[in-house]
Amino acid sequence: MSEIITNLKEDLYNGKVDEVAAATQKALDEGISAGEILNQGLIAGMDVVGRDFKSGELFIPEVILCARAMHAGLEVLRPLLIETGNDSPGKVVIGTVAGDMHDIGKNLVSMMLEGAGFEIIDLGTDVQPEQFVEIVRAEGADLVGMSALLTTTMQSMKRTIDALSEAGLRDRVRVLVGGAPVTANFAEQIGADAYAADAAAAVDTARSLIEAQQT
Ligand code: B1M
Repeated sequence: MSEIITNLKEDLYNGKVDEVAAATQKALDEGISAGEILNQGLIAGMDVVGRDFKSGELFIPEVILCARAMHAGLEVLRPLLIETGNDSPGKVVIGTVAGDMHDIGKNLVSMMLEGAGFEIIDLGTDVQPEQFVEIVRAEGADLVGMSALLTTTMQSMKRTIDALSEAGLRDRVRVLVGGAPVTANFAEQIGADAYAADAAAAVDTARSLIEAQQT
């Protein structure tokens, strides 16, 4: 692994916001691809943070700084991740479900979908089922994307799908779910249309769901 990527991961781990932004830019300037910086640098760095958070070596204030540093790196990559054509494959309402504040993965999925030309309405974090329903209805969305990072908030996905059904919208909108504790099996159990393991898979899955809906 290149020295820049190693330094980037270290800066991320140490929650150095400006340094991560600068290292991300430097890596791009030196010809390292956005995908490599994202996967080998930012995401791999955050995996180490997650491991040490779990073992009690890092605490919430430190992890918040790491998350800010990750955001700073993602913002530098944003223009490259969202380079796009003009034809929108569809309109996506996306959010992190009720009770859950984790937004890094959701933001990444959002950016990659935007990059694939989708029109994105990002509702942020801790999105209540009724908010999803209201915006899906108002915007005539083609797809709802839900992210959950906590085992305790996964059930908010089911509550949201139930709310869409109760509002008579479920037949009109496809539902895609993801996030670290979510599985394909869980997606099926709660009545989602699909699960995607990462942001790249989310783009492919969103495309095929909408194409299937339109044919
Ligand atoms: Co939290 N946290 N956290 N945390 N946090 C986890 C998730 C945890 C696994 C850490 C651990 O113990 N190892 C653990 C959950 C345990 C569990 O439920 N099984 C945990 C916990 C316990 C908590 C708190 C409860 C801690 C506490 O207060 N005691 C608390 C909860 C707050 C709340 O939400 N109500 C909490 C708080 C926080 C911070 C605020 C400090 C911070 C979040 C900051 C932010 O997001 N702005 C934070 C962080 C950063 C993490 C870890 C370290 C990193 C998450 C992350 O951003 N990963 C995380 C540990 C880990 O995951 N290894 C952890 C990078 C990101 C790119 O990956 O989000 O998985 P990810 O997204 C991926 C895929 O999952 C997928 O694509 C993305 C890109 O490839 N994906 C989708 C995601 N959404 C998708 C949607 C799709 C498709 C794919 O379709 C729509």
